[in-house]
Amino acid sequence: IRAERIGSTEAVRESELQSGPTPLVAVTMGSDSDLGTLSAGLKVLKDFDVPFVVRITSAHRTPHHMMQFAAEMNKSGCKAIIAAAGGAAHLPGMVASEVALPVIGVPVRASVLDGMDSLLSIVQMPRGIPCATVGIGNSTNAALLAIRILGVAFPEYADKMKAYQEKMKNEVLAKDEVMLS
Ligand code: RP5
Repeated sequence: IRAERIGSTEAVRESELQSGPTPLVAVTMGSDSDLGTLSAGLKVLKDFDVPFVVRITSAHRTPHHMMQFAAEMNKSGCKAIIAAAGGAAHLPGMVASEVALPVIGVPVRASVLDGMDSLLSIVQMPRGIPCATVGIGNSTNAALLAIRILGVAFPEYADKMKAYQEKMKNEVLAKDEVMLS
């Protein structure tokens, strides 16, 4: 199952139906309104050629569906889960409670509290159920962290990560060169 086109609920539904390699990363969100926040991270997963699946599973609106999804991913061969939610953002933590996989939470800026509510909801987990948490809206780092996790077991992803970091370093050094000239 692989997400190929992202940008609307219809695209996500379509992606759920597409066959392909077994997903190594599962991406879930509380609402399709979180897709905009996730799009940068989904692009990173695509750029690194990671097989992934995208699902909408709300901790509050569809709690049974969320738990079913988490249990399914736990058995599926998936190696990491990215979960994005805003406001009372219980999705990443609840998914983490159901699986033994690493879960990475993305706080979405979804309310008048500008994402601080989401951040604290995700990061303040009780002892025993860890949930890695990236900065507010930073789905890029969530994807990069998931790829680093894959790199532990799959050298091709570790190699791609090294190349990515090398490229980034060279870009910064090139800009510094421009400053000097
Ligand atoms: C959360 O509530 C979702 O993750 C989303 O960030 C927020 C708002 O959802 P909608 O009302 O836009 O569907 O559950």
